[in-house]
Amino acid sequence: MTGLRQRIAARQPLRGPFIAIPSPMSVEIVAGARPDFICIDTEHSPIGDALLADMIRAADVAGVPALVRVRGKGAEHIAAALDAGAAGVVVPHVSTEAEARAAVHAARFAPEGGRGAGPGRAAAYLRDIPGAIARARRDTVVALQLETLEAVANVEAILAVPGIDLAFIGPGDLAVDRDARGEAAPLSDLIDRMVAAASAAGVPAGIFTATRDASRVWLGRLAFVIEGSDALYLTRASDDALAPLPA
Ligand code: 3PY
Repeated sequence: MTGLRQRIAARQPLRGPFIAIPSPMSVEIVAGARPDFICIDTEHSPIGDALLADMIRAADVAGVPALVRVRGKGAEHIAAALDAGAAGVVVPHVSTEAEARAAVHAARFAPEGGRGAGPGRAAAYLRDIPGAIARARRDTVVALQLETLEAVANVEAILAVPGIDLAFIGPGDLAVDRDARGEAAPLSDLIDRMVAAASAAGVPAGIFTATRDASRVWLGRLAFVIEGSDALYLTRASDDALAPLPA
């Protein structure tokens, strides 16, 4: 079967949520709806390494690829997620070419990078290190999240770095940065600039959306959206379920 990385490269329309609730049960429930992938969010949720491995296990049982948004740009976060068996990483707040190079280096084995060759769960607990390395070279998704004005300014240089599978745009953080710095350009112009740069660089682009309608619009333009999260689903469903009963 064609894997997630190959589907991203082929620009097949892909849609999946963040998983923010720190539990394998949440992964099981959401995976049952058959998203194209899930993205476990360790940047903004209290998900430690041991729990992360259990959540990836739950995704594996369901046959749904699990990306991990790592909690920071550090190589140790990227290695921990990949060694736990993640299909790939979404690296937040990449704003410079040097940060892009460092993220790719951490996520890829030589010769493209310098990832350490002792993957635990990903290598069947050291029983199949050569196989794990071959699979990782073929299948590991490296997505960089572009979500600052600095990233917009540097987008061409960032996306010229070899080994990037996906330029993932974070409109929420970008809006915060834009407002904080008094940037005059509308958010949509900043996003358009990144989309155009990704297209020129031949790098697939994706974006975060909060609603189905937004995903429908964006999937007419890009081939990858992370839409909402399990926490958002539960919030909406709770508000709906517990709304006052009609008289
Ligand atoms: C953003 O929109 O900035 C995000 O990080 C989505 O979670």
